[in-house]
Amino acid sequence: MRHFTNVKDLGNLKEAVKEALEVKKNRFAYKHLGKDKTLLMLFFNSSLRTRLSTQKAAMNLGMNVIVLDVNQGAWKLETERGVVMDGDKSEHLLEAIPVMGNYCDIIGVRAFAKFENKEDDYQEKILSQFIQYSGRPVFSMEAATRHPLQSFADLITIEEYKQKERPKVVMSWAPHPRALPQAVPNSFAEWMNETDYEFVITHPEGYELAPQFTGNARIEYDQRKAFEGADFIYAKNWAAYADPNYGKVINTDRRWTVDAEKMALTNNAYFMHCLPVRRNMIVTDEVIESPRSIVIPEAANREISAQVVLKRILENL
Ligand code: AN0
Ligand code: CP
Repeated sequence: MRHFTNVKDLGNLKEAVKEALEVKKNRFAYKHLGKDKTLLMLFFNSSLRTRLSTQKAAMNLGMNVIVLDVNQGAWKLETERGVVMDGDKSEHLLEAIPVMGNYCDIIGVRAFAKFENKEDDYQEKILSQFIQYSGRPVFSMEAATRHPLQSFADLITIEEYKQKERPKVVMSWAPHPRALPQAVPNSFAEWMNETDYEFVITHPEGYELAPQFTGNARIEYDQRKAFEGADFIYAKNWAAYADPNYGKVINTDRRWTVDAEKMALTNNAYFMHCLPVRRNMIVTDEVIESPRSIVIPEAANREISAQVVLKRILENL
């Protein structure tokens, strides 16, 4: 594997999960692969899990790691070609990217949707420039439209916890005060559509995701109906995708918060969320603290998904 930006880059998912479970059992067995190799992790946006789990995964593989928070200490970067740079941006991405490429062997990039222009976001303008100009393998640590390391960890987690071959997995929108990207739900839908699970998406009207990600998934506007018989509830907020509300919060209805009463409609479902989560907006204290909440092992699997991705890139260097 050279770049990792979406589910297709991983090839056969069953094999990828198998590899993940092997890595998880013996995470220091591949230490030779990363010797004298440097990972550069670039953050245009905040992170707790991605930063720590990816760094840990790289260390498990014997790599050196450099982390740069682009907005803290680096020059302010211009990302638009053709602008007269007479404002507050001191450097252009078109120089910064190849320069950074010289200092490392692999680059991880986190660059969220800006919600200024839907086309720019959905064309992955930042991530694709790294692929084009860095000369290095690039992987997404959550880009404008997808968060594949998260979805891979989610898949590993479901495979570990599922009690039947074809579980019913329900992704539910839940309220949040600020506009959040569609990357996590887009990506989760894209990955679920590659499995043979029963996959249902529930959200209020106006929160329809881009059809290229939801594919043939069942969309159920009645959250309670969607929850019936579910084996996994995957909660997430996202801002509207459809025009004219792209990137906007159009609903904060707390009747959509995942609570114990709704969980009681499920088949004793496990509760999942990628974190960070706002308690008593997305999910009640009671549900996230219940024995059926698997948000912590889900986050722990981020180390494993990152390690499989880095391992495969290193094997192909
Ligand atoms: C981000 C999002 O919703 O995409 C990161 C989640 C992994 N969440 C927030 O910005 C709160
Ligand atoms: N789930 C996730 O990616 O968390 P961070 O934003 O903290 O990295």
